[in-house]
Amino acid sequence: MPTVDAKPGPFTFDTDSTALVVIDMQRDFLMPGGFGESLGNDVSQLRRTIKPLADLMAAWRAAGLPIIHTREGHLPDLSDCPPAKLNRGAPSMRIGDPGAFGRILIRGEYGHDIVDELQPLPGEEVVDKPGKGAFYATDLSEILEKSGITSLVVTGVTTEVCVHTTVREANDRGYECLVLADCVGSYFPEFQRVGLQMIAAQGGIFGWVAHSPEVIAAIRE
Ligand code: TIU
Repeated sequence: MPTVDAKPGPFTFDTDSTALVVIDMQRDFLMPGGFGESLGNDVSQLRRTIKPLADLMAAWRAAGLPIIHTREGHLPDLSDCPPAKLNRGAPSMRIGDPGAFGRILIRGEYGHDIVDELQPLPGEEVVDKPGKGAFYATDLSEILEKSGITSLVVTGVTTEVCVHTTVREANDRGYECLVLADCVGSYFPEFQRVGLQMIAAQGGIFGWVAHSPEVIAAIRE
């Protein structure tokens, strides 16, 4: 079984029961004019994850292992977007408003979809989620159980929001999670650093942290 040098200690995983999860690598978070920028964020902070993630996805596919993509977004009538979400953050544009890439974070719009470099292949699962966590109000649990998946290699954006929420949800459900520092991104360098420390602290309180080249090497062996 592949073993990766990680914090707080080595992470060993069975390739028969491990999926790569790619969280919310959507145009609305990564491109100027999208939701991320409407919240006042510098989207360039997230774009450094694209290249290492593309390399990891290529190696993961070459090894014949499963990839699950997620997208955060809502129905066109916003019936799945509670006021507590819609009204938060004082964005210059709200969820559902017209943006540079269609209505912001609305399913079916160009901006809601995944960036060109990381597009899912036919047959890969794409989980549409209305919340920050990938388990809330989705069929992710069923997808994982059906495939016998017990470990997750977690990537995507943003580190302290949707990645953290998903990893916490997963850990509570019994999944072992390895988060890849170079393949997750935050708009805030401080949150990136501390967000990763929070996962691995206290003996790995809800996961492990490593870097993608080590995972690529481990699955090629
Ligand atoms: N704003 C922010 O950091 N993140 C989100 O709104 N969603 C995700 O993290 N995907």
